[in-house]
Amino acid sequence: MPRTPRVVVIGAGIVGTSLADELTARGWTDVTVVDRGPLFATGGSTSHAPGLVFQTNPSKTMTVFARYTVEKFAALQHPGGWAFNPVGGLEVATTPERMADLHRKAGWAQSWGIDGRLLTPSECVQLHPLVDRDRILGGFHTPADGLAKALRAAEAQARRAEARGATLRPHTEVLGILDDGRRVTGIRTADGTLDADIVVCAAGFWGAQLARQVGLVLPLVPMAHQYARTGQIAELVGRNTEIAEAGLPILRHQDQDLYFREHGDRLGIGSYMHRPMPVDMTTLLTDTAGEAMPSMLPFTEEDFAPAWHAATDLIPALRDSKVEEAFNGIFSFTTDGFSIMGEHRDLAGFWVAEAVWVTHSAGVARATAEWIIEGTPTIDTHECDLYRFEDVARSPRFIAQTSAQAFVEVYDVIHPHQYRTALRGLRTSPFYPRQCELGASFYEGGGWERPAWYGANDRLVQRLFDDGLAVPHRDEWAARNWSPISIAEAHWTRECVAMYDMTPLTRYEVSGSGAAAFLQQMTTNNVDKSVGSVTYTLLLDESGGIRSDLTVARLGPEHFQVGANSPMDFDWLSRRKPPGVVVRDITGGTCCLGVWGPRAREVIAPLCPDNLSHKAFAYFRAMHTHLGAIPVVMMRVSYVGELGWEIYAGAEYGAALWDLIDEAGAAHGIIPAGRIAFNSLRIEKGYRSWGTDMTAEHRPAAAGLDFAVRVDKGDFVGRQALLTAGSPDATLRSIVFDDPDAAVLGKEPVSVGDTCVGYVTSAGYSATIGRTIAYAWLPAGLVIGETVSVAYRGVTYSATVHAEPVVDPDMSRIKR
Ligand code: FAD
Ligand code: THG
Repeated sequence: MPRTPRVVVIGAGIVGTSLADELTARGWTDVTVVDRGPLFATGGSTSHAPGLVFQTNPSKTMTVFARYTVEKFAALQHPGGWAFNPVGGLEVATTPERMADLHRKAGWAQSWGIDGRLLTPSECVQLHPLVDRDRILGGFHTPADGLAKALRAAEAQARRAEARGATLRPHTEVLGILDDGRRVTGIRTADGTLDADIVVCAAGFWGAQLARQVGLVLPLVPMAHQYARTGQIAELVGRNTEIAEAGLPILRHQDQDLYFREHGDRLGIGSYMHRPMPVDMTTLLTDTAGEAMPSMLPFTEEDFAPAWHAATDLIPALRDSKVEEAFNGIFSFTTDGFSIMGEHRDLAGFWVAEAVWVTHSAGVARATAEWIIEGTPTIDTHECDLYRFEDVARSPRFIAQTSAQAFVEVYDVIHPHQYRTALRGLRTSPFYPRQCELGASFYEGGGWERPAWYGANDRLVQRLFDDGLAVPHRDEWAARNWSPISIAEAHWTRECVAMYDMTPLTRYEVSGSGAAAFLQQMTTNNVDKSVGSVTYTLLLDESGGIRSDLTVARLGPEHFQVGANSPMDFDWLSRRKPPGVVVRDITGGTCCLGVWGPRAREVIAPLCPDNLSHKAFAYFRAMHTHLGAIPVVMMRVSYVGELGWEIYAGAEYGAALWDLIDEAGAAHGIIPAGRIAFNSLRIEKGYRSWGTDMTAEHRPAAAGLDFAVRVDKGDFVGRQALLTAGSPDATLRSIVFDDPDAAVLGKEPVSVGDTCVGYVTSAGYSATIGRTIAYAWLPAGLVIGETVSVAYRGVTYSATVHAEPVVDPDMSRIKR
């Protein structure tokens, strides 16, 4: 057999051991797992994780990670007994808001294929008799959830890897990572060096320290979290055998930041109720040098007092008991709650699998193994990508503050359009002072302040009524972080003209000798067109999954401006570019204003020395020109589907550009419009948003984007996979809700009859047709006109599969 690459995995916790298993199962048997501690109670977080596995998560990816963990652990063999005990999961609600949120959670479960059911208080108590029936309004039960015995699962997986040839090296602390300036070559330990082609950092909350040695920032913060075991509880005596340990479902009481499990005739109680307790890693190791468990800090009783009180409220049987053993355990929190996975861009062969719960461990390990061996994971991992973070999100201050907030909010009901309040105002476009004057309501994305709507447009809502247009009634949840002003703004864009701040749209300059050939190789459409062309195109991975969708504007023979989606696009292109090509992020330092609507030409043409007629400046063309005295690049592109341009300028011209267009537009009724209007217009027009509507999990045909693929143009990344791909099982479709007041926010399950067949991705109220339109992944072949139903927080809405695009299918609004 040919030698497989030498892999060193740092960390024998649940992640490292699971990874060793996944790698060796794929034939990569030259794997060494090193750990500073003994096996398998190494002293890391896994050593004392109580192992509750609740699979349902707003993220499909995280849910699939968890489902795989459950399946895998359930099948593991360990001499000590079970590695997974499927006692089921129960979440109870004590407030109406939580109850409504459990409906939403039931929706996620259905969307992602987890069996679950909403229960009445009595049904909850039947399942979990310790719960005080009078305290709860209901619950959500997921029978396949349960308890993982993390140490047994780690050992079983490690031993299986060992049987296939892997080596386990306890008491081996990694002191340094070795490299030849380009790739990793091994690790340094107290006993000497160990050669390696690949090093995976699965070092748990120590990972950030290790990664820093090789110039990587892992935005994770080790935080203490309190876990207590009670003394004997009379009601539990005799219920559980010593082997099973537990029979009642694992229990979450999220209104009080608590969770519970049985330990025989005792209860374990976990609390997130306390203040965030970040751990100072610079002193942790010296402070705990003598401890077998450096991840356990002394219990701080005063922090637990309110938790105990709340726990006895829900579970009266606790009143006769007390805390017997307790500790503050450490594990990693990240700024956005997701794990961190991927390969170092500047040090090939150095991988990380960090900030992973036991719950997601096997799923993360499998995806990491696929990624290392096959080049791409089989499921979409963009939410966990090492390179998803904007620069600002890697600052120590940002990491500390947002992780602390993530801790505080860990069990909160989080609205999908709820945004960070800490560290706002970090990135503002040059239009920001104007937007503030106009009463913009800002939300945050990528560190940018973005207007959601403008208070100044309030008067237009009255005009909607005057024009006899309906303004839908939204329930309190759907109306949160939303305003009917957005409908007026969208309507006005289609009727008249509006200006949109597009500054946060990620853009790169790709230039240098070979730039054209490089972009041609990286993307699906033909971008090797005349100077002045703009092309809508896709980035695919090797398996044909959609990594991103881009606009590529050719501004010179070897000079392109690329409109992209996220820092991951920069990473993807930077890794693959040949030496002569430069990829530069020009988002900061430039600005962009989208001016769109039937009157856009009337506003802009008088300001421009060049001819802006439909013939002279055609759709999907770009031009260097001037507006007034301001040098600009204009692109005739419109994500909202109207006549008009994206206008780019240096940031220093931004204020002048805004004023120029605002003043010139006044006579034509121009308004500023916000992101909610923008989103609803792009949905009307059939345009997809990468990361929400489609991801690397989908190929172009499934996402309705085949028109942007030219398989006959020559080779490009992902082409081979497309040639051999079968037809998709599911396709992205537009559905239109029947009830004008119906609103959904994303991720809701979609059914035909009684069967869940798919899920919503994004949605927006269409001012043009007076209904909400949503995208949904649905079985291929559902015919136009088919009725589907969508479950939204306890309500069922009916909707109809619609032809695409819903608005302006013949492009007459744009091409004029
Ligand atoms: P670890 O288990 O910490 O393993 C990392 C390993 O790396 C350690 O063994 C360490 O010794 C080793 N290492 C570090 N640095 C070096 C070095 N330089 N050289 C060599 N070796 C090194 N998760 C759930 O899913 N459900 C729960 O109910 C749950 N409850 C929890 C309750 C508590 C109190 C705590 C603390 C955590 C809980 N977690 C839970 C989280 C879960 O325990 C962790 O997320 C998970 O165990 C992390 O696994 P890991 O393999 O990444 O890290
Ligand atoms: N503007 C620019 N770049 C971008 C976006 C943008 N890059 C990222 C993201 N948004 C890309 N998404 C789209 C989606 C659709 C269109 C443009 C960008 C679009 N599609 C035409 C259509 O489908 O009819 C393409 C027609 C054609 O191929 O000729 O306009 O907003 N700069």
